[in-house]
Amino acid sequence: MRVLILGGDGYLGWPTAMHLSAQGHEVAVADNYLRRNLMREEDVESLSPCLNLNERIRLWKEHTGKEIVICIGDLNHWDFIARIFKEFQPEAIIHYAEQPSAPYSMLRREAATLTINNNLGVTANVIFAVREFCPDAHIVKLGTMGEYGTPNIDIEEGWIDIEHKGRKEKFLYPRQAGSLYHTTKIMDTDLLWYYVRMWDLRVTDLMQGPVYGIFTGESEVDASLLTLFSYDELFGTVLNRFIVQAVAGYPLTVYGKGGQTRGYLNIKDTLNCVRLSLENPARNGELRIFNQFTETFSVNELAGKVQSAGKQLGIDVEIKNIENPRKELEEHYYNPQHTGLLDLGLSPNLLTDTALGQMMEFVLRHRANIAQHKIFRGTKWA
Ligand code: USQ
Repeated sequence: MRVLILGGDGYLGWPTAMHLSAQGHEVAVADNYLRRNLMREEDVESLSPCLNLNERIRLWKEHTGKEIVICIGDLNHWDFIARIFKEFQPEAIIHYAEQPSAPYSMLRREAATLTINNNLGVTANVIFAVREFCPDAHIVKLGTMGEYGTPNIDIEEGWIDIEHKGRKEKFLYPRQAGSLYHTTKIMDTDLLWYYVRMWDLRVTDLMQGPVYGIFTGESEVDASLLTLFSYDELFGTVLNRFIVQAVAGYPLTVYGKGGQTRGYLNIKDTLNCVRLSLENPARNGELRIFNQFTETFSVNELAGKVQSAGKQLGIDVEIKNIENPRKELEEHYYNPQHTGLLDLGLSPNLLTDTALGQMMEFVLRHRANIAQHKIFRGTKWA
């Protein structure tokens, strides 16, 4: 299959490119290095060095003999995206090309408008490009579990049947996000749903929880093929951050009471879920939604797991409940359904002591790169 990966330089984009290329798909990646540029502007780095896309693609070819097509440019620019679609004629598009950080979107007005303009602008351009150049292509869009928020009822997989005054209808499950970033993802879903209804597009929207990890099967060929690993407050997800904090001797930053519960998954399963979605595409006129995570944990549970993994390696890990810079429920009901991807054959990589230990050993190898003052910044929600 010809697969176009938008945001192919990112934490998930690059491992997805290698994974699909290894599976024999014809892969093209597009990126404008937005994430790297924002990281540079905000003075934060990946824990392990990360080669640019051209260099990684060259290395991938040396090791596997497989080509990945590269397109550097801004997908918000119609001429750029139109040229890629016209030349590559994708059969599937994986859309990761978004400003991915909730705290970044809450930093200041400019960061908020960048998030809105980039995320919605690229989604709109993808929709128009599919309509014009490849109307039968399958769009696989990375959404987020954060679209649902933390309602006091079970979270269904994208849709809910509502009975009102004796009549029934199926609606998108109510969405109420906890950050501006997450709100742009809701708007993406609405845009896609509108054009699925108007133009019979085929779309899979993946409601993904926070991802952790660094290793994917393909990166084992050469450590220089590893993806970014952020541990700063803006771009690092909580478990990756906690592991770095543990190694650095920095008390784990549990926000507030630490009862915030989310659905987590190993980066390996992000790749598996995306591949399964590609192999089993949505139908024309269908907006298919999967809740993409494998296990739920509270922040306190994650901190406890990191503390015991540290003990195994002789590291004494301190946990500290600090004032929550975010505005979110710190104790709440959380029961999201997630059977769609399991039904397609997902076999989860769970958060075992071995998985935690491997991550900790990776961080120990790079501990000299940890800049403690970049770990916490206290970006406030309100
Ligand atoms: N948290 C802490 N301490 C920290 C960092 C985070 O207690 O040092 C808490 C947060 O307050 C939150 C939870 O841990 O309750 C998860 O935070 P996170 O930073 O790992 O995740 P989040 O900001 O929600 O965003 C991440 C990704 C985003 C993705 C989302 C999935 O950056 O791209 O969409 O996870 S979800 O959270 O399900 O919406």
